[in-house]
Amino acid sequence: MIHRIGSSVNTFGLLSTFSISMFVLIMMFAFDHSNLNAFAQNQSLPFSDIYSDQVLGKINDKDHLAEMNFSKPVDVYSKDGVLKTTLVADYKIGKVDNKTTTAMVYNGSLVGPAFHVYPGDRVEIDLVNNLRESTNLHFHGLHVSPGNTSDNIFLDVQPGKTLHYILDIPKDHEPGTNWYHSHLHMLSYGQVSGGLSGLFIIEGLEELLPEPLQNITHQTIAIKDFPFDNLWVTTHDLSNTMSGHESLTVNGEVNPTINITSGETQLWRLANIGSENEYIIKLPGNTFHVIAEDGSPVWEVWNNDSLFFPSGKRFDVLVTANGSGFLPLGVPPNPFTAPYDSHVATVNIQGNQTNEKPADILPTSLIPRSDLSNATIAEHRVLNFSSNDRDYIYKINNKTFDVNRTDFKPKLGTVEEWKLVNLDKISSGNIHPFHIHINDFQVMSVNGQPYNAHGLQDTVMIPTEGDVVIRIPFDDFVGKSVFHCHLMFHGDFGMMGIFEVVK
Ligand SMILES: [Cu+2]
Repeated sequence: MIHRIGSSVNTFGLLSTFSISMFVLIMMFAFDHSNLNAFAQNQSLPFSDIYSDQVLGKINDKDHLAEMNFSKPVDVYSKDGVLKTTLVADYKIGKVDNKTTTAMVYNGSLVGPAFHVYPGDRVEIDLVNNLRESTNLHFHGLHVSPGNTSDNIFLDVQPGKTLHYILDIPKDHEPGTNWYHSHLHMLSYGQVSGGLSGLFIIEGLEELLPEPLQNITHQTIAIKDFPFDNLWVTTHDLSNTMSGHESLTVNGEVNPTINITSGETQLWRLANIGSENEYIIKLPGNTFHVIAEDGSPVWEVWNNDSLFFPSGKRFDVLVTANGSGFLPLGVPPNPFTAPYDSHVATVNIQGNQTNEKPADILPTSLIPRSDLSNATIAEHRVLNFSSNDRDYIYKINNKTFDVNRTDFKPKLGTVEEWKLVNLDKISSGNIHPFHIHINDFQVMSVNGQPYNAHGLQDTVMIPTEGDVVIRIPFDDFVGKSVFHCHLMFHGDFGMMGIFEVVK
C-alpha cells in the first residue's frame, strides 16, 4: 500500500536504491561533459544559464542583497471573494542554515506567500518575471480551467514581462492544501529547486470537522529541499541534492520548532513543495489521522504512524500530541544528505497530560463516498514509464514530451481508467510520482492488488517494476493540460504528456 510505505521494509531498500541511482546520475553529470554540452546547446539542461556572469552581477548588486528576506511565508487571504496579488520572481541571496545561498524566489522570500482562498473566489495574480529566463505558474491540485490565463502551463512569461493570471475557483471546489510553482518545460526542476513554490490553500476544511475541532490550532508545514548553497554556486551544472550540500527547510527555516500541548489536537497541513526529494514523515509515539489527501477531503479518515511524501504530495492530518518534550518530525537518515535530513522539524510537546481521548472526537469521514469502482469506463489506457539515466532521457510510451503532440483526448463528463506501468528495474531505483493536472483520480490497484482508496488524489507513486491503476473523472473543464512524473528532473527531460478534454 502506497500510504503505508513507511512501515514497509522494502520501501527503505527502494529509497536507498533511489538515492544511489540519483547519486550515480549526479556523478555522471559532474564528469561527463560531452552530454552536458549537447544539452546546453538546446538549452534543455536545468540551471544552464542561471549563473552566467550577467546573472551573478545582478544577484550580487546591493539592491538585490538589500531586499533579501528569507523569513516565514506571508499569508495572503482573499477578501470579499477576490484575491488580488503580485508575485515577483527574482534572484536573491540569503542565509539558510548559516550558509550563503543563492535562490530564485517569489517576493524575496525563500517560500513564496501562502494564498488562502474560498470556493467561489476569483484569484488574480500578476506574475512579474525578473529572472533571466522564462517562467510561468502551475496551481497544483486546483480543479480550475486549464485555458486562457488560468492554470495554463503552456504560457511562457519571458524575462522582464508580467502576466496577469485569473483563476475562478468553482463554488463546489474541495477544501484542502494545494500549492503553486513554476512549470516551464525544461526549466521547472531548476526553478522549483531554486525556490519558486508556495502553498495555495482552499479554506473550509475545518468546517467539515466535528464542532469541537473547528477552531483548533493549524500548522502549515511546507517541506522543501533547498540545494543552492555556496558550494553549489561554484559547481553549477549539477544538482547537489545527493551531494551532501543541501538544506532541508520547513516554511523556509531549517529545523523549526512546532509547539503543541500534550493531549491537544491540531490540524497540520503537510506539503512537499520541493522538486525531487521524497520524505517519510513520522512523529515517534504519535499517529497521523488523515482528513485530506492532495487537497481532497477523505470519505474515510485513516490513520498511520508515517506518511510518504514524493514531490508534490500533501496530507492534511489531525495530530493529538502524545508524550512530552522535544520530538523529531522525522525522515530516515539518507547517507548522501545526512545530517540535513535526519528530521525536518522539531515538535515541542508541552505539558504531560492526556485528558482528551482522540477516538471520541475524531471524525470518521469528511465527505460522502464517491467511489469510482462501479463507474462506466469510457476508455482504458496504458502508460509505460521508462528511464534512460545514462542519456537523461525519460519517456512515457516510448515518447518524450512534445508540445505539438496531444497524447490523449478524453471526453468531458466521462471516466477513464489508466494503467500506469513503471518499466524501470528495481535496481535503478527510479520510482515515478505520477501527477495529472486539473482532474483528481482514484487509485484502484497497486501492483495488481486492489487498493482501498480513502478519497481522491492527484499524485501517486508508481513503484519500480510495478503498476498503479487509476480512474480519472474528466469533469467540468475542456482544454489541454499535462500529466507527468513529478520528480521534476524526469518531467523536464521528457516524462510528460498532453491530454485534451473535448466535448
Ligand atoms: Cu520519474
